[in-house]
Amino acid sequence: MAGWTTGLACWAVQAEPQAQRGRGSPVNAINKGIRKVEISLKWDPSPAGDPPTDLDLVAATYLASDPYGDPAYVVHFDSRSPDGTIYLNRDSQDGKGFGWDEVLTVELDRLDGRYARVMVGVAIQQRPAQRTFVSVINPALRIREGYTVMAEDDFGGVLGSTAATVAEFVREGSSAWEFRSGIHGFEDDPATFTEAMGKARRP
Ligand SMILES: [Ca+2]
Repeated sequence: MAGWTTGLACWAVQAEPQAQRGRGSPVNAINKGIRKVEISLKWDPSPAGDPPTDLDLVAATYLASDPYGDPAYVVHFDSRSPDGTIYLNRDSQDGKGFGWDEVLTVELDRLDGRYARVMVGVAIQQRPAQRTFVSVINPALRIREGYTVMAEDDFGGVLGSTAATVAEFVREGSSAWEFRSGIHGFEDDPATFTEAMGKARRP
């Protein structure tokens, strides 16, 4: 699919010195029965004198009637979900400070029955400097439910991407939510990323 790349494919052709990156969780691992999940992101600030590096966690929900179409709504740093089931606990514009810089919580078990799919992504702000993951210092992703870590990644497989989807949650009818991990890079203008997220991983 144009504009998208999977983490694993890029990883295989990576050159030094990034070769040590990319040791993430198994691609496309599946966990079932997920109820409440926390997605955490951190990165190091730009070197002194360089423009700040700003990564954003974003989530988009999709209706059961159109799971791969346009999002029903999108959650990011200045946009909350209407029912409060998806929210940013922490937000950063520069990666400064200790610990996780951005944290997104998704309460899947409280989501209305109309929703059948949630996509979570990470986008790199392109102002004032254009960036892909190769120029983000020490990015790290952790996805967990309670204290159980379900996925970790360092974006080493999508170094040329401006954004990436990092998690997919799906359910069919009244069945349990299923988590599908795997990093899928997006190489177009990240301003269009949230609209395009639904098309990622379309079977
Ligand atoms: Ca941010």
